[in-house]
Amino acid sequence: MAKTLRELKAYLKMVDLVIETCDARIPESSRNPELQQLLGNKPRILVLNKADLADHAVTGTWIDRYRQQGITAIACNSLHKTGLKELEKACQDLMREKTERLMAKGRINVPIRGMVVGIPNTGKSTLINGLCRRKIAKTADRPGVTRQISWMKTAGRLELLDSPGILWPQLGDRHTKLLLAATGAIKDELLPVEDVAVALMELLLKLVPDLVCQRYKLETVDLSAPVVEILAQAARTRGCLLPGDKLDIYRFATLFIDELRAGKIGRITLEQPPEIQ
Ligand SMILES: Nc1nc2c(ncn2[C@@H]2O[C@H](COP(=O)(O)OP(=O)(O)O)[C@@H](O)[C@H]2O)c(=O)[nH]1
Ligand SMILES: [Mg+2]
Repeated sequence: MAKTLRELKAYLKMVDLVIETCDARIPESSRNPELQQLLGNKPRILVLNKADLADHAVTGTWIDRYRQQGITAIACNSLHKTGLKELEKACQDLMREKTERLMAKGRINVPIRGMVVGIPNTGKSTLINGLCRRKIAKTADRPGVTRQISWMKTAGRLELLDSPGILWPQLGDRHTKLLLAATGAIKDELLPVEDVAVALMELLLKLVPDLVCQRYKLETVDLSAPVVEILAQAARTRGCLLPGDKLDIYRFATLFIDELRAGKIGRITLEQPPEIQ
């Protein structure tokens, strides 16, 4: 990690701006606090990626909040290439002064060099591929491996550098870890899948009870019962059973998390801005 940070620092000197990706479902929890220090005053755009999986209205509130903090934030769906034009334009706007200065000196085709940073699995490589309209950025990174630097060019004058996703050692409090696990940012081995499922069920019952009840047929269940019981009921309805009519909680927990990650329960923002809380 120290080596990766050193590498990032070196690359930072070569770019005009930084595009930081976070997961629109957990914007704050998916931003590496150590990265903020490293980036210093480098012009920056925050991409709330995977916006297709998050609640549209809540994403809007997050974006307003970031803009109030002076951070240009843009919602994108890199897989289906929405928001990418707006992102490209925001990069051009951020660099307008420098571009115009260089063009006044006679330079033509002034490129805008940017580095895409963010924690693993926030869609950095997918975003670059979407902007370049082809698959050039590898969608799996190996941190620490010295890679050949290659600038990936977009039609809109951007030249982008991919970077390995880096997490910070502590990963925040228990709740932050849960959110990172639920969205697939940290390895599944780090937290027991059953624990993640219980905590996730508790959170979803608070945030989107109707969606959960609908998907897992819990309409007749007493939602004030302990969460483990509700989870067990959902497992039963789903037919996650072991021989002897025992419940297979592990299988249900895995299925439940997979369905959340795939957006099958609905578009859900797991971390809400203070103004909504
Ligand atoms: N639904 C959805 N999935 C995305 C989006 N962007 C990336 N992904 C998926 O997220 C996973 C991680 O993407 P990748 O680009 O490798 O992330 P990286 O580790 O940050 O480079 C892949 O399975 C992508 O298909 C998006 O905007 N929406
Ligand atoms: Mg990648």
